[in-house]
Amino acid sequence: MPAPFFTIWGRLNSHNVKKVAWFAEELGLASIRHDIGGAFGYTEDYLAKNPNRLVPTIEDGKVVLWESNAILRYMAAEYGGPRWFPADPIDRALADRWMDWQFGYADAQRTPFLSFARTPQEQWDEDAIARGMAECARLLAVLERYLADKPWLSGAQFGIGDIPMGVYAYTWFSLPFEKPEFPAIANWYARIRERPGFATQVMIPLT
Ligand SMILES: N[C@@H](CCC(=O)N[C@@H](CS)C(=O)NCC(=O)O)C(=O)O
Repeated sequence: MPAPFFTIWGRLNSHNVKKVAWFAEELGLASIRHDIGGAFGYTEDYLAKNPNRLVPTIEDGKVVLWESNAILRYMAAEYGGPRWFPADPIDRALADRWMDWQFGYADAQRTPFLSFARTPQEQWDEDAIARGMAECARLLAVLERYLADKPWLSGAQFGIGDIPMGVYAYTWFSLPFEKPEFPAIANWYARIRERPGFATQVMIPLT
């Protein structure tokens, strides 16, 4: 096995780190990941690479890069070839759109997630959790309509457009709060769960 050359910085209980770690597995990329951020804290050396005080960051020979979705696009372009980085700008844009859409979804899911995963239950704000879950459901209804007659968010086959929301879907389905059923999303998510690397890099306990 070749020596790992692709370095991922970031704790694996971060949604944005999970995206990158999962995609490295999809690509069969030899990589190494270092825990940093959250409970692990930061080092001056890391902050020189990423002054945002956020994870993930990757280092790949000549490049140091942050912003998880930009990292996914870099990995697809550099290592994936046309299978993962379609030549047609329209094909790419249709998948890109769901990657950017995910950031709005993440805002909606933040309070339910942080309450369940990072806050003692006696401190939960039940109204704020319910509002967050309702906003998630409103957004997921858009995804549900799309997936009703499309197999993947990336087009005819699984691609990087599916990765950001795949990570957030794991959290949505893991949250123990009341939620509506979304059959098309559940069907897509069942296929996501079979993807290489999803079990090891994404499906880790939320708490
Ligand atoms: N837009 C950035 C957001 C990065 C971000 O917010 N990361 C969170 C974890 S998901 C973080 O670093 N939180 C602070 C910490 O872990 O110390 C990206 O997609 O990479």
